[in-house]
Amino acid sequence: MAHRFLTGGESHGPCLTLIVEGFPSGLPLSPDEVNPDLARRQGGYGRSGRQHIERDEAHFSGGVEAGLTTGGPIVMQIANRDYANFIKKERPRMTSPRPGHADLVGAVKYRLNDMRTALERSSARETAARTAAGALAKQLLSHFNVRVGSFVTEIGGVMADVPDLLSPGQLSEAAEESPVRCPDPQATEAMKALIDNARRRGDTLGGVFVVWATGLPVGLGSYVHWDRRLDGLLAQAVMSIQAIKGVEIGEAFENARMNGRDVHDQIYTGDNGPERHTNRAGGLEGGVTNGQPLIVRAAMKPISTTINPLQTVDMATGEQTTTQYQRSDFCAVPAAAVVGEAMVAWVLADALHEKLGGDSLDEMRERFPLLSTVAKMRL
Ligand code: EPS
Repeated sequence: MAHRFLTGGESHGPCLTLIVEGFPSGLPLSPDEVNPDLARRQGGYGRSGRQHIERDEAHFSGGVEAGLTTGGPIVMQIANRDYANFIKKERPRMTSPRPGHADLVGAVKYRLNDMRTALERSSARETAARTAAGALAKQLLSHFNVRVGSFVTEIGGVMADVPDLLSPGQLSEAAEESPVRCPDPQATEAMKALIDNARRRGDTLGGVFVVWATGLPVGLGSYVHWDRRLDGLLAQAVMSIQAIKGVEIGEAFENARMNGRDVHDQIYTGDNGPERHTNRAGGLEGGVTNGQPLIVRAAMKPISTTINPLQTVDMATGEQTTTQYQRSDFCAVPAAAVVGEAMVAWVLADALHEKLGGDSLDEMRERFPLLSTVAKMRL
């Protein structure tokens, strides 16, 4: 592992803090590299009123000097504007857990008297800091022509028609125009209608998104040890995003229903070396990048805070009751896709740095020409 990051802070505390360690020196870095992704994460049809309060912006307080990383830990804060409103109000203790949220397990685990304490740290507000970490990773990857993007393919069972995952960049361009970050305009309308309907019914919706990366050199990751395989590292990173409950590489689940001869991406001679005409493996073979676009798909469960209540138990009285509504998003799949990009970019930048070594961007650049995006060799 070349890099580490740590986030701190609560959903309604003064700010979120991010500390990134292990980045090379000499990387140009300013809030301009981070703020656009923070804004993308705040968007998406179906978000809560909280996004009208927050205006997420990165403030660096360490590790950057005159616009360049120093090699020291990069320290960043993102202010919570809602903090000012939050501290003004007295709040009753929260004793009835929302099924699906961390309220109950958090209170039991840490012996909390008020489940709000668990809520504050388990909240997906933390993903603003992860998005910032991912923006730093993307900035590093950009110096090696690696691009990372995402798009939404499903919300509440409405599936987008996504024709060709071999050119994911174009799909993402189309997705940036869609309020649900979906490249299919017809599906976009159907998804919006479904979200409106969920809002009216006091319910929430989940969905599926794709994160892709292009320009990856062959040979990142490892087939040698379980904990160095890139498929495993990507799955862990993406699965760790709040409300993500499934991750697949390439067409994994569909492949499981097909014959091997129809699944594997056959290899053909080409002008620049071996070529593939399909990418069902999603850019990894043996846990190692093979030069094809990386395709990671993730499933997000519906958000567990619903206006229309669910059955629960008041842990103060032991009585049957129903959940109390806390302000929340109706659908956050478009935002989760941006967070997915961040986590994938993080893992890839780490793998690239591990492969190249070096403490400065210049050292990494000197070594980069040894790598190739085409899996060619002569035995
Ligand atoms: C969240 C609950 C809501 C979301 C929040 C995640 O916050 P609040 O309780 O303040 O309305 O808006 O997400 C964000 C604030 C964000 O920036 O993404 C939760 O419980 O996970």
